[in-house]
Amino acid sequence: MPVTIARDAEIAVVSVDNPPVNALSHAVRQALWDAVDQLDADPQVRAVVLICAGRTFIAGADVREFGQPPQPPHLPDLVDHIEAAQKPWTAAIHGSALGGGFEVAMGCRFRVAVSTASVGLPEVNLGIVPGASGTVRTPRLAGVESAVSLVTSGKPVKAAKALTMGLIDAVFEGDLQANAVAFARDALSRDLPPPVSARQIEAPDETFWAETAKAVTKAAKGAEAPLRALDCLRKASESPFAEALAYERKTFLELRDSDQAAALRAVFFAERAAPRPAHLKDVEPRGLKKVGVIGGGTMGAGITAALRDAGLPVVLIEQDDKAVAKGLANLRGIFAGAVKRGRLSEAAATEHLAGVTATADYAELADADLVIEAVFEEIEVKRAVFARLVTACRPDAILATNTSYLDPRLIAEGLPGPDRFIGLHFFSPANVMKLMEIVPIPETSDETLATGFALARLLRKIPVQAGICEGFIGNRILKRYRAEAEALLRRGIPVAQVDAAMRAYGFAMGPFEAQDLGGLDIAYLQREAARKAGAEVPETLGDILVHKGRKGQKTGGGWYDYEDGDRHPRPSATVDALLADRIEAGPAMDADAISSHLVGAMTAEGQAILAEGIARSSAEIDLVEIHGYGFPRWRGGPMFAGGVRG
Ligand code: T1G
Ligand code: NAD
Repeated sequence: MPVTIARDAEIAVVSVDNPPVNALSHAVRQALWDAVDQLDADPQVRAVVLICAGRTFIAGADVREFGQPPQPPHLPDLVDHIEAAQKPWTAAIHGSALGGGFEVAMGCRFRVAVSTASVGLPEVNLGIVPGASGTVRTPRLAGVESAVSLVTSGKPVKAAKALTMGLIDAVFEGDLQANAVAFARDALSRDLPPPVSARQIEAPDETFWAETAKAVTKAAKGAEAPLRALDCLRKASESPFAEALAYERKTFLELRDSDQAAALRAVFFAERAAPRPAHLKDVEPRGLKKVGVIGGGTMGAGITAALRDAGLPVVLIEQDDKAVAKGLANLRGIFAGAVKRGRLSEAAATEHLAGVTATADYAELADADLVIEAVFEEIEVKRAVFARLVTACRPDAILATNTSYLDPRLIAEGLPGPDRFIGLHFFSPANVMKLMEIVPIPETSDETLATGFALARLLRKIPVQAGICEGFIGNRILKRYRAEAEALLRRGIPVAQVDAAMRAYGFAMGPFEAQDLGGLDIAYLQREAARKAGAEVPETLGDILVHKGRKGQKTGGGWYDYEDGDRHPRPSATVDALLADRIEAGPAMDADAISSHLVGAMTAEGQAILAEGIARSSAEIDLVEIHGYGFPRWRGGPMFAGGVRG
């Protein structure tokens, strides 16, 4: 029974229990519909509290039913039915009231919540607009401006903010059901507010819509749903309720069947499947109480910050006292940045720092359960570190490397107990980027592998298992992408035109701007190392720039020129002159041709990666690109965009 009814004197308590997130499946919709009828007919009942079991209030429509023909009662009708009930309903919210869940709550006469709850309309993240009056009721409840921010961003808001926005009526600490019942009882002695659908909207002027459309278009970066949602909100503020509702429904149905929605749904499910891979279903991961990080540079400090965000105590090892101090300074810089951006409170930053033991003494690692190495990308340096770890750590401690390009088998060669060795490849900045590639060597045990995935869950990251090859999944595709972008330059397509085409496709930056930001020297040094090791690595156009000291923004020039202290890229006559003799004029290409060429190359590399068994599925390659390299989410990733599924 997904819905049950209990009584607290004259108040009925309707409980939804449909794990895992109380989604509005057909059975739940029908049972709620019947509950309205049953309680309306019950003379003993004067008011109703709607509450949920488990970890959350109703988290929305059941996304798994999206591909099937909708069955009545339809959600918009259910919301109307609750609103039209003769007894006032109060939604009692814990966890998240999202999408259809919040729409049901708006059908209720009142909404109350615990302070940890959040409410929101995340439909645009699935490529759709709210489909059960979200764009029509929200502006009536909270005003147009708040509704625009909630609906077009898809970001939920916490209870306290929801209260100030007028989305909910009260916030409680303690027992939600008892408080909600008391609230509903108390409300019986006061005049009832009008139902949400009967409230008036104060329509904003033309300037508001013009400015908002500009801002939403910019933030959407090519995604269609936020703009269509804005359109619905405008309709809601200018038309009668029923007309606006019909418009929202029509838009919802159109978008539900769109390519963007299909892509975003695929990403949604891939993201949720990633942390719990089927092949490790029955494997118990190791518990993690203390973690060591070797190296306090860019990555080591970032990884330490990520571990502290998850509450894990960290031992941070550097080479000597001076380097320890530098590592700590890096860490402080990361926390200060997080405080500045409002991601972390001052108090939490202090506590995070207090949880780090920074030292040059490997003896501190004696009781670490896991150690992650993030020292210089040099095989001998790394091997020396692991040799020390073997004596410093427990014999069963899991040992991980964050190498980007080196072969983890070579790093682990000769290590006693190689079953506990693994690659855990984080992305910079490691406390922000969601992706984590997990790279087992042949000897890695399932327990070690499962612990890598468990760590990703703890850090709220998206883990993707990768096989061993140069660059694993992500950097291998990146290398191909950059090589193809250079190939376009050689055919006479200007740098700025390639970048503009990829921005138009939905990337925040094109391949050349991105290199200027990160520095051209990183990939250059890696190519040089390979050349020194005897590999045949042809000269790239990037090499030519680096030889002239053009390493990107940090040297005042790379693929573009930068004026002092300015991050704005300007096409460079110097670069044109430097590369002139490598360029053969070819036919012009428009933006679509450029992006389909470059994305096609990524898809092709992904197919090779799949064929070699380096990635386990095309959906996981898509996750790597979306979460590690800024591939536009609404395109679904290079594999989805290239028609490769599974
Ligand atoms: N439908 C079906 N399954 C869902 C689901 C949903 N809406 N949301 C989550 N799941 C599954 C998920 O696949 C996973 O399954 C499990 O629940 C736990 O999820 C008409 C059109 C609620 C904040 O977009 O944001 O309403 O892998 O790992 O971290 O306007 O889930 O265990 O088998 O994410 O505790 C709008 C999406 C729908 C909410 C909980 N709603 N969900 O986070 O758990 S559209 C959403 C979330 C809509 C109306 C429309 C989160 C969460 P499995 P999880 P979590
Ligand atoms: P970095 O130069 O910023 O930091 C390396 C740190 O390691 C330095 O602080 C150095 O003092 C320390 N170190 C060197 N030898 C040591 C030793 N024997 N014991 C203890 N500490 C030692 O480099 P980084 O960018 O943080 O990269 C570290 C690793 O992470 C490399 O393997 C790199 O390939 C990988 N990686 C880097 C990125 C990135 O974007 N920077 C992304 C993913 C992975």
